[in-house]
Amino acid sequence: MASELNILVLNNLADRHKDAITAVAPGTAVTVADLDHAGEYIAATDILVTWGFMDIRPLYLAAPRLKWVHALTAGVENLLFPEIQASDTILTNSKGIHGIPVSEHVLALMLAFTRGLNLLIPQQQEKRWSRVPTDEIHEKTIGIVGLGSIGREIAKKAKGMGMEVVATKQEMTTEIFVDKLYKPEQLRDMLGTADFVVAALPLTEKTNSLFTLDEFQAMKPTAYFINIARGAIVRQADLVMALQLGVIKGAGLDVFEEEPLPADSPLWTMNNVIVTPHLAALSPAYLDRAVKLFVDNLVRYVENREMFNVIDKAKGY
Ligand code: OXD
Repeated sequence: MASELNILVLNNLADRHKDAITAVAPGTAVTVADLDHAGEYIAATDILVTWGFMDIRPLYLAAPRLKWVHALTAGVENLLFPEIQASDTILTNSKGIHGIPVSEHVLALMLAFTRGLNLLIPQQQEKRWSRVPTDEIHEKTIGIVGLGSIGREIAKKAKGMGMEVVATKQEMTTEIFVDKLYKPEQLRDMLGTADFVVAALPLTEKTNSLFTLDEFQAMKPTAYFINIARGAIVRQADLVMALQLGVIKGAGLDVFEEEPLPADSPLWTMNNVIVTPHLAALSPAYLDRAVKLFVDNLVRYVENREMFNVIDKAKGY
């Protein structure tokens, strides 16, 4: 008997993941393929599970049965091509599973800078015993730009570390771990109060190039900028200039305008910059969490109930 629901996943899955998916409904079949071989299965596919950075447009155009595209990432910027925008294909993402690893990554970056690890690790490689300035994050102010599920988890951990927490947010909700909320249009006011500014926003038309030299100039010269969101939120040449001129003290960057970060980028060799290769969300728990979220949504899809994390294609998140 032909399967009733064909799910094509563009990532390796463990048997336990496949079992959890096929257990949702009788007649559900899961195929795992890489992007290069997915074309063989796409004509029969009803649901495509992909990564938000993959170029699935050619597959999409060859998928007459496709009803739903699910991103294993939070970011869906490569999935918002015109044909999907104009269609009624459901697009969902994995928002909500990133809070724990990303907030730990942000803490690691803040602590690395305050404890001087950015200077000490290169010294160790030279076997040089030399003290560097050290500081604490206790009672410092963290300014979180974008208070979604990741921003909230960062706020909670920062509060637990004795920090003052301020944040920008569209709606003025009650936030137990945030001392002061600012509207997005008050961003520069907030920037001036923070010792660490953390970008935790989705990339949309509105947030594209949100951080320019003006925003860095609104920050304290002693402040650090941390980006775990998307590189395009920042005008990178302005950030480089701000770091070179001492407009801000340093930056912890997990995302870049171009990834991998090109070898000739000055960011690689600045001692006030920590570069990580877009891995803030990754940990051994990632795929288990992502598949659980997908399975919960698949149950809703099969039962024709309202689904989680449906992307508003016009807003882009
Ligand atoms: C994501 C990411 O979008 O990790 O999920 O960057």
